[in-house]
Amino acid sequence: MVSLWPRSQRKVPTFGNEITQLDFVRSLREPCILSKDFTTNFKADIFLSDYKNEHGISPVDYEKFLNVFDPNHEVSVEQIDPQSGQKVYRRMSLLDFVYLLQEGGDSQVYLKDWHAQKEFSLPSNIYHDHLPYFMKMDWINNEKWTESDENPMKGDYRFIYFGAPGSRTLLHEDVFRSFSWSYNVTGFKHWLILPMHRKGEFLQRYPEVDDFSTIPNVIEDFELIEAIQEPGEIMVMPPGYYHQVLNLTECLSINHNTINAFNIYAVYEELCERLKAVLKELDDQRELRTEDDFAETVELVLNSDYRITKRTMFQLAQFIQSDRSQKLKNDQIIDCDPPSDIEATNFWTFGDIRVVESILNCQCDCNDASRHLLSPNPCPTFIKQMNAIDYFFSQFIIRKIADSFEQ
Ligand SMILES: O=C(O)CCC(=O)C(=O)O
Ligand SMILES: [Fe+2]
Ligand SMILES: [Zn+2]
Repeated sequence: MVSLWPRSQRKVPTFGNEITQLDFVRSLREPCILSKDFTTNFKADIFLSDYKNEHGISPVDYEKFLNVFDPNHEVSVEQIDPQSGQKVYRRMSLLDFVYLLQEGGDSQVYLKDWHAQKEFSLPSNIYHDHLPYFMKMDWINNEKWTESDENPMKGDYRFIYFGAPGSRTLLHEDVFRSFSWSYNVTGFKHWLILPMHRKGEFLQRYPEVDDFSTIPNVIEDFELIEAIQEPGEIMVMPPGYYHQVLNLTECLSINHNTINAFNIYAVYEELCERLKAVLKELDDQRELRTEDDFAETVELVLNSDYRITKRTMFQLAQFIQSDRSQKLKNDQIIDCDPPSDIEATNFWTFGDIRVVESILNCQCDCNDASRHLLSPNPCPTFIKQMNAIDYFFSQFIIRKIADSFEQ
């Protein structure tokens, strides 16, 4: 199992059960891996063979996989066209996709960004119920509107990735300053990650490059970080990090993109930047169109570029505010104003830990007190506190956007 990509001595840290929530949150400014400790209750078995293969792991049992889903279900599959060597996408049934995996060969088939969770309503006990609470704090994928047409994001951001050995995802940052996490059901993935403090310089020097491995000495010159992610591990990728992934063996994984109180302000700030850029680009059209028509065009462009606009974000924040205020109904907390220092303590942008510490300062006396955020079922006091945090942050975003509409 040798990687075709260059290797780095700088490793993504792996955390086991012993990590406290405070250390976890502090570490979240950089990518990290949650070890198998966190996924022992996941029902990976419904996809996997009973035997171990030559790599010492249980591979996907194709029959079980096709049983969980539907052999005739159509999906879009990425592969390398043998003639041109180019990436192409083909619609095919899951059964035909599995045939291609079994066949092997060089086409590096990769089923990516597949909304299996939505298309098949995967039972929540497969993985969702067992996720650390941090991952359940998800304004897009864990709400009553997630599966409905009302979803302001126009859909969920829960995916399955299933790829042949050698299949890959080239250099990118994830959508709308979400943080993404990737639970590896089986296989080994080689991740290469650009440290945040080298991002500006890298983009300036290599604006068009989509693969680190094409740049000589890139590991040393840009201090790249790496991970060989093993079965059962969860990679947590904070907003804005550039990364690429190579499947060293056949790999099946579950991936989510998330917005919550931790990153909402970073999502908003980036949205303002992108909006500015779009307005500049479309400036010569302003005179040629009516005000409404122009606004609509801006909305469309921003939506296809960033996948979230002020309108969608406003709506999302309103949904959260109303949901959390119902949940907090009789608690005084909803009479408070948002903490005035939110802006100055934006976690992802400025890395100030004070807000996070106050989030974690739960007034309960349960046994889990130092691990609430990593526990799948924290105490009700903590859940209430997190609802209050969501409430504050959603209210804050609503005000910000409302003010900007008035200007
Ligand atoms: O596993 C892959 O191919 C890509 C995963 C990824 O980019 C992510 O989870 O953010
Ligand atoms: Fe990604
Ligand atoms: Zn507690």
